[in-house]
Amino acid sequence: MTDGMSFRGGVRDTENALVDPPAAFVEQANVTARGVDREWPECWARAADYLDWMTPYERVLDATDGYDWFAGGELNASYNCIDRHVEAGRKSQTALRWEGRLGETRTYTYHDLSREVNALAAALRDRGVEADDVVTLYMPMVPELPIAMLACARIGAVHSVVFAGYSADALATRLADTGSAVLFACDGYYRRGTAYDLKRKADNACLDVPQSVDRIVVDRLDDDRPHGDNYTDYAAFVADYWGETVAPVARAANDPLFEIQTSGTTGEPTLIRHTTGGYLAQVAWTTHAVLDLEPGDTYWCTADIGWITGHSYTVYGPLALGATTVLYEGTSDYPERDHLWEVIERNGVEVFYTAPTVIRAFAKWGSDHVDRHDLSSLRLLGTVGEPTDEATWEWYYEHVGRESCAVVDTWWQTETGGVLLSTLPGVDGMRPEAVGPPLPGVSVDIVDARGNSVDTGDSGSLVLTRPFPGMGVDVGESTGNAPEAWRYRTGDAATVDADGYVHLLGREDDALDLDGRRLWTHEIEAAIVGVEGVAEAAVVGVDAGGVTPYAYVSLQRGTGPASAIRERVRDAVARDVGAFATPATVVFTPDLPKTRSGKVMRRHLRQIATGEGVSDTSVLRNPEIVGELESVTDVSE
Ligand code: 6R9
Repeated sequence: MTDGMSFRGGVRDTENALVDPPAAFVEQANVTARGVDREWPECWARAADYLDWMTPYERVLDATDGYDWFAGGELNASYNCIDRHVEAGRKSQTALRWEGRLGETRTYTYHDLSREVNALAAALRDRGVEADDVVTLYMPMVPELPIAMLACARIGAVHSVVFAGYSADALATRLADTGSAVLFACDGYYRRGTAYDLKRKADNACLDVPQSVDRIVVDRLDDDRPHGDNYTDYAAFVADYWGETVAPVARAANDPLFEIQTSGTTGEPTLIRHTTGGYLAQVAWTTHAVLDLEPGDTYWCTADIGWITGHSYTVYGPLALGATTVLYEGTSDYPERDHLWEVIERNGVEVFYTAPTVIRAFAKWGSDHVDRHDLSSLRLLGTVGEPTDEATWEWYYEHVGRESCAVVDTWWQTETGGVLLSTLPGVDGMRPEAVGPPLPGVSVDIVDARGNSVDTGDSGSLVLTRPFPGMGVDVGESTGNAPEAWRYRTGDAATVDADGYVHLLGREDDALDLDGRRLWTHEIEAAIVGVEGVAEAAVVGVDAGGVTPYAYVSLQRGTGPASAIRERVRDAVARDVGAFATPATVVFTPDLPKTRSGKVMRRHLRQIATGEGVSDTSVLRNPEIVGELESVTDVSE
C-alpha cells in the first residue's frame, strides 16, 4: 500500500492517514483552496457564477415563502448546456459520444446537438407543448433521450424520465400522477444482445391513464415492424423542422426543470421536482469543483439517465461545463468483461464516475481485465450510490487509477439534486471509507433517536441543517420561518470522525437491532468484505423472535473453499464488530440483487431470507439472482 497506509476492518478507524491526492492532479485542479469568502447563503453565489443568466438574480436566497434560490433570476438550461458553448467557439467539439449496445458509435458536436435540440423543440412547440407541460421520456440510453430532455428545457416544458426497465404499471402511474400528455418511447432496446420490447409496455401503460397521450417513438430495434396508428415516428416528427431555431424560453430560477422518482431501494418511491436555477447551479459547480471537469474534457458517468445520477452527471453537469460526455448503452460486462476499460481507453476518458457495486464486480473477476488496458488518460475517479469499503477503494485507486488519480467518494440523493458531501480533490486528503467533509456551504449533523447531536465518532441519523440550491421542491421540514429552522432527515446513518470526514453506514430502514444495540449494514459488511477472497457482502436482519443477521456473500474468482471462508467471515465480524453481530447464516451467491442504479436491494434479500416472497423485481439489473437465491434451501451450512 502507498504512504504507509493500512487497510483494516472497522469503519470507525480514523487512524488511517489521509492519502494525499497525486501532486500532478493538484497542480491542475480546478479548486485549490477550501476558503469561502462569504457567509452562507451568499457563498452559494459561486455556484450561480457557473451559469449564464438572462436576468441576473436579486437575492441568493429568498426564504420568505419556501426556499427560492437565486430569486428574481431567469435562465434557460438548454442555453447553458448548448448555445453558450457554440457562441464561445466550441461548436465542433464533441458534446455527446454514444457507445451503442451493438458496437455502434455516434458522435454529436455541440453544433449537432444544437441542431437536434432546436428541431425537436420546434416540433414540440408546434405540437402544442407549452412551458410547464410535463413530457414523459421512457427511453433507454440512446442519444434521443438527452436531446429530448434539452428540447423540453428549451421551451420550458418539464421532463419526466421514466427508467426504461420499469413496468407498464409504473409508467402508467407516473403518466397519471404528472398528467403528462406527451410520451416519448423507443420501440425497444438491447440488453446483452437481446432485443426487448418497450413499445408494448408503453401501449399497455397508456390504456390505464385517464388523459389521452400523444406518443412519439424512436426506432432503436433493427426490425421492420410498423409502429402502429397510435404512434408518430420520431424521425417523421422532426423531419419538417431541420434548420429551425427556437429561442430558449426564459425560466425563473425557481421554475421546475424536471420531475424524477427516487430509486425506492427502501421505502416507496416518491416524485421529486427540481428547479431550473438552483439545481443547475449546484450541479454545474459540483461538476467543476468535485469532478474537476473542465471544458473540453472527456468524461464518463456510467449511470443510466433514468436515475438522478444520470440526469445530473451524465447530462446537465458535463454539458453545462462544455465537456464531452460519454453515453453508454451497454452493460459493463457485455460482450466482454473488459468492455468498460476498453471504452475508457478508446475514448481517452479523463474523469470517470461510477458506483462501488460496479467496481466490486470488476474486482471480483480479477485485475487482469483492467491491467491490460492503457488507462493513462484518467486523472480523477469518482464513486456514488453506496458506501465504498476500503478494499474496493484500494482496488479502484491501484488498478484503475494506477495510484496517479484523485479519488472522490460523493454522497448525495435524488432529493439533493447534486453532490453535498465529498472531498475537494485538489484540496483535501483522501480517506478510504469516508466520503469526506460537507462541501463549503453545506451543514450536517448526526443525531440520535431523540434528535440530539451525538458525540464525534458516534453513529446516528444524518441530517442536513441548511438549505442548499440543489434541494428538490418541498424537501425538508421547517419548524419556524428562519432558514436555521430548516432540517432534512436523509434516512442514512453516518458518523463523523475527528477530521470532520463523514462515514456513511447504510440506510436507516436497513438497520439491525441486535441485543438492544442498533447496527448499520455497512458496519458488518465492511468487516466481511475485509476477508480475503470476499468480493461483495450484504447483511440483513431477519426477525424470528429476535433479530438475527444473515449475510449474503459473493467470492472473488478462484477463491475457495466456501466452508473455510464462512468461518473467516464469522471471525471477522466477531472481531471487528462484536460476537453479538456474528451472522447466524452465511449464504454464498455468485451475485447480489442490485438495481440498475448500482444499489444492493437488501429489502429483497430480507424477503428471500424470511421466505415471504420478493416484490416487484423490475428495477433489478439481475432479477435472475432472486430466483436462484430463493431456491437455496440449505443455507445454514
Ligand atoms: C445519487 C444517488 C441516495 C442514497 C443515499 C445513500 C446512498 C449515495 C453514497 C451513498 C454511501 C455514498 N448513497 N451516495 N452511500 N456513500 N457516496 O445515489 O441518489 O438514488 O437517490 O440514492 O444512496 O443511502 O441516501 P439516490
